[in-house]
Amino acid sequence: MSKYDSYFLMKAEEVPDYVQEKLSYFDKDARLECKEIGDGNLNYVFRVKDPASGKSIIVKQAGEALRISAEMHVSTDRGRIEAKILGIQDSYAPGLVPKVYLYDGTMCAMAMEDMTGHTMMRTGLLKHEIYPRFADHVTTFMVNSLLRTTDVVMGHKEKKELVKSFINPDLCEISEDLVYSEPFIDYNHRNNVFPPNAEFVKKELYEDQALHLEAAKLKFEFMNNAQSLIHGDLHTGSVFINKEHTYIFDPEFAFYGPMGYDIGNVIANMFFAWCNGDATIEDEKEKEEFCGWCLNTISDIVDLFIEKYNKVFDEHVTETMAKVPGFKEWYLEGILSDTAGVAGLESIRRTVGMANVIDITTIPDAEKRARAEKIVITLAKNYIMNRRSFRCGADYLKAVKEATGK
Ligand code: SR1
Ligand code: MG
Repeated sequence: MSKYDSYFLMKAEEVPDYVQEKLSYFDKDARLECKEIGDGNLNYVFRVKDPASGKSIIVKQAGEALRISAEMHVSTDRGRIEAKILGIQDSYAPGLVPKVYLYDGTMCAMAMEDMTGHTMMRTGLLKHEIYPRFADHVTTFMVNSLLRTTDVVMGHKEKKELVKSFINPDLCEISEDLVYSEPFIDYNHRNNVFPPNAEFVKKELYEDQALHLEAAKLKFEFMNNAQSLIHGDLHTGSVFINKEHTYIFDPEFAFYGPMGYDIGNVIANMFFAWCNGDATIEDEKEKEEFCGWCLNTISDIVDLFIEKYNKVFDEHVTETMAKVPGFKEWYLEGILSDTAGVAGLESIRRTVGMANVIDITTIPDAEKRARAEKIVITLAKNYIMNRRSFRCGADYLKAVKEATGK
């Protein structure tokens, strides 16, 4: 009998004992310290450390209610999904995800590698840090984890087993509501609209029927296109990074969905970093350097994705009909169109929706913040409405130029 035979939400002081009981990671008599370090919307994240040896480990536990809202309850099965997908991603994109040491379905807790020497990317971006290798790393991660879990590459029966195992209705519902519905029709009244932009949001988002139709089409693409095993929440808070290396983590929203969802999320979140730099960096040279890097990263992500997609497709395609000339290009067109559409939806929901991003909300000057939000919304609408014409990195740079006037 162990106190961990039935679920309870652990406090920081209880986690060292839990780790010692479940794993042989630390010395038996180590004097462990533990701190809750989570700043996400859903779970509790503990760092357990042995100051004597310097070793540390992360324990992540899913609570039944969400941290962002006590009223929202989602299945704790998300922990199983996360532990399982991290193993799959590690096999396709080795070194780019943290190692999982334990998943405990009773306590809904996972122990994993502590990504020491890395910073949460959104935190680093808010300090206007540049990460020169990010576009290369994230596209390697995406092309490998996404394309290789599709019917193009993976055996169809194996893929269907994965589709089953990654059915994630509660977390998908959060995205369906927060990304695809509420920013346009605020039926749950959970949006956070910046008051100076209330009229703008009403006209540009709530009253634009043509936009609603495109959002609806994209919502059905999200719900019905079981294309590949996607991360499902690939924003800059799901990345731990330094100048040389990148870890992608926190894939609890994973399911079989359209791969453009992941690519579009990265693009939108890189633009939030641009907005923060543009509004808050005083030194012109520093601003040019940081903001220029943000935009080049967006462009590189699209172009490198295409380059690596072509290579991985040719090397790994197994499906007979996917080898038919023209199929590879047709399939890519769909991915790129979804990418632009989702970049738009993620941009909008993080600006006016329930889960805003601090890149925007911490811009201290109200006028500058209002301007940044208007730029994001204008650009996002272009991405959504004209998504089929976003075919390469330069198309994104052109759209940014039009929206910002820079
Ligand atoms: C209710 S959870 C709000 C958001 O946090 C997560 O990171 C997802 O992006 C979700 O939409
Ligand atoms: Mg998260």
